[in-house]
Amino acid sequence: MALKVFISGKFYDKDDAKISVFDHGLLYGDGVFEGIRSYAGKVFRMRQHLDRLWDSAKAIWLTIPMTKEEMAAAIEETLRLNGIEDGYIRVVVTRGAGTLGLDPNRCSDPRVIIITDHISLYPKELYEKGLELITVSTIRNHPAALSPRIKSLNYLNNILAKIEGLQAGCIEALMLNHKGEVAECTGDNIFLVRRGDLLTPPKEAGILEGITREAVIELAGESGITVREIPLTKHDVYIADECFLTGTAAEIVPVVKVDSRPIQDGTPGPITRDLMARFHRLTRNHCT
Ligand code: PXG
Repeated sequence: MALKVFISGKFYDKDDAKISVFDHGLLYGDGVFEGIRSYAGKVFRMRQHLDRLWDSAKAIWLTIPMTKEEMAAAIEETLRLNGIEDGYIRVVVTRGAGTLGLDPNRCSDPRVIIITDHISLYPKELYEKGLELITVSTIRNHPAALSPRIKSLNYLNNILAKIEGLQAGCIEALMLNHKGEVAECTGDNIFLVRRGDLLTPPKEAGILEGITREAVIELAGESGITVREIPLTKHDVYIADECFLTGTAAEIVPVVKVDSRPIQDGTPGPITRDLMARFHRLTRNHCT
């Protein structure tokens, strides 16, 4: 059975799921998106993802032509139609088809696209051995130019960083902000452990406020671990006791080397491993 894709109220077979070449989502990256997971048929943190989608849309003056309740129902229906229990959901809202030229007022009809598929996970080995990062020269977008808090369809900033990382043999890349502080990776937030505390850059560092990041902060709080959202430098990363990344696709993945420097003994640390186990329970036990 062909995968069904939701486009603005109707379901289409994958090969027939098409939008206009005049859509400003394509022409200018004018739109917003979300990447969401479902575990055992239940969408993880649906409300938070929808809130972030609506915030992103508001930031770019885009009105999503449905309510959050309707969107939640459409997501559930897309999962159900495709028989996907453990999967990945991509929600995209574009400005819609318009004329050539930037003016969004010439686009009348924002498109809402929901794609679900089975998730392609990072290799299991990465979670046991940890991954290696490299700091790339592409800095995160200046927040006054295009706020990294907006999950927009214009991901070139992250893609350029990703290419730099891949060329250096790293599947994730560490991005600094315009002040030289640690911001985040291309599709993941970063955490450090230092003397038992959890450290992560604050939203003012110019990051996407990850939903996995938020869940990890909550889990750490429940374990009595102090979480400090403070500006961090590369130096803080190099001297960290532990380091890990968080994201919808990656969940929690240990980092064992940054810029060729091993983090401590170069193996995933105990707090990282404990949080990984607790995150696994949180997602697989259906309590969102
Ligand atoms: N920073 C950036 C720049 C991201 O794009 C995260 C952090 C982590 O946020 P969440 O809310 O996922 O914990 C992201 C999320 C994809 C894909 O298809 C990318 C993300 C999420 C899901 C899928 O590349 N990025």
